[in-house]
Amino acid sequence: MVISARKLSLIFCSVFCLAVSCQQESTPEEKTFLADEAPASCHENLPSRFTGTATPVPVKRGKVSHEGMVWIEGGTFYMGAADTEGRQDEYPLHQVKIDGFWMDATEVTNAQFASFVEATGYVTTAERAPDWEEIRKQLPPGTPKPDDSLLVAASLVFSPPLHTQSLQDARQWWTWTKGASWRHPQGPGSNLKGKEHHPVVHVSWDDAVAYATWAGKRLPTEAEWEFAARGGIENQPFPWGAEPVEKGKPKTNTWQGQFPIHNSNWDRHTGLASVSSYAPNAYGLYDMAGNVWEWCADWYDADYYSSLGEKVTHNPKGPASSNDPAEALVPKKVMRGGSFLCNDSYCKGYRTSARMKSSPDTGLEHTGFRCVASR
Ligand SMILES: [Ca+2]
Ligand SMILES: [Ca+2]
Repeated sequence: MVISARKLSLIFCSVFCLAVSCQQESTPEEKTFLADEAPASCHENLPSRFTGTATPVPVKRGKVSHEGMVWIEGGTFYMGAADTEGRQDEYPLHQVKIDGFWMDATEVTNAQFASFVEATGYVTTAERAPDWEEIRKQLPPGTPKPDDSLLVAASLVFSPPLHTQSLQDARQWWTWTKGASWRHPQGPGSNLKGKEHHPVVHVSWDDAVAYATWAGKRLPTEAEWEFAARGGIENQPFPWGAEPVEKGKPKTNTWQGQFPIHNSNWDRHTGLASVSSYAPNAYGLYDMAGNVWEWCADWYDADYYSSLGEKVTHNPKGPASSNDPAEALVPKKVMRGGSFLCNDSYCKGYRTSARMKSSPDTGLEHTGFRCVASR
């Protein structure tokens, strides 16, 4: 991936800032935060990686199998937030027509991703150490080399702090961890034993596209993803309808308690859950809310819905380029559905219309994907 020198400068800055912030001591006072203090994103302004070696590894397109997939009959629906709970980028509500497609019933698992790696020898973005000689070619002459401790294969691991100073700064609970990758989700001391049916995590958008190509599939468009998540139930906030996430029976893997300090485990999973641990939506799709965020094919544009006007848009594929006013210089792809870290008092990312974004080279412990196929 070729990226601008400006972005690389930002990356250096943000990684250094992260390293510094991790060393700061928290104040002893725990604070309670109002919902309107919560940021628009539960992982905004985190460092992208050094992308000096992130040339996507070529993968040969495979032949699709519909095993484990569900046929989603197309149709016309209202996309976006139908209530007043949405963030600004979820409006206006607009009509979209979607052609029928196949969708994986579950998030891609570690076992499935392992088959892909075994067949192709693919090495994920998080497993590749950055090459300073490659990076420096894209930087202004004289740019100093960052500390060697930062030029390592690494990914972002969730590390609950003892205290938080503000929910505005996600760097308090994300740690840039050397050796963390899909094989080692919590860092070098962790492994996949007993987690074969957990969703694969620490996969970048590039990794997800590589897997989809090998499987003869593709990533869903953002519109396909939302149409599928709604399961034919119009204008409801969740894939199951309107019942609040923490009422009734546990319906999905999210976070209950005071995020990010205390998890009450009401839904029986403090970390990731095996895929299909909870009931599917009306289309037979599991974990369309919670467990892991899921990469979509589209670039993120905060104003994309406004740009579509009042007509019915047929199979929208997203904007031509990224537009995130919060981090204008970092191109970002869409992610959907929320994760095991989403909380009712915080990001509420499991709302069906909720939009999230991250740079294509970013891997996180709560981010995975599922694939679709047109035929
Ligand atoms: Ca949970
Ligand atoms: Ca999910």
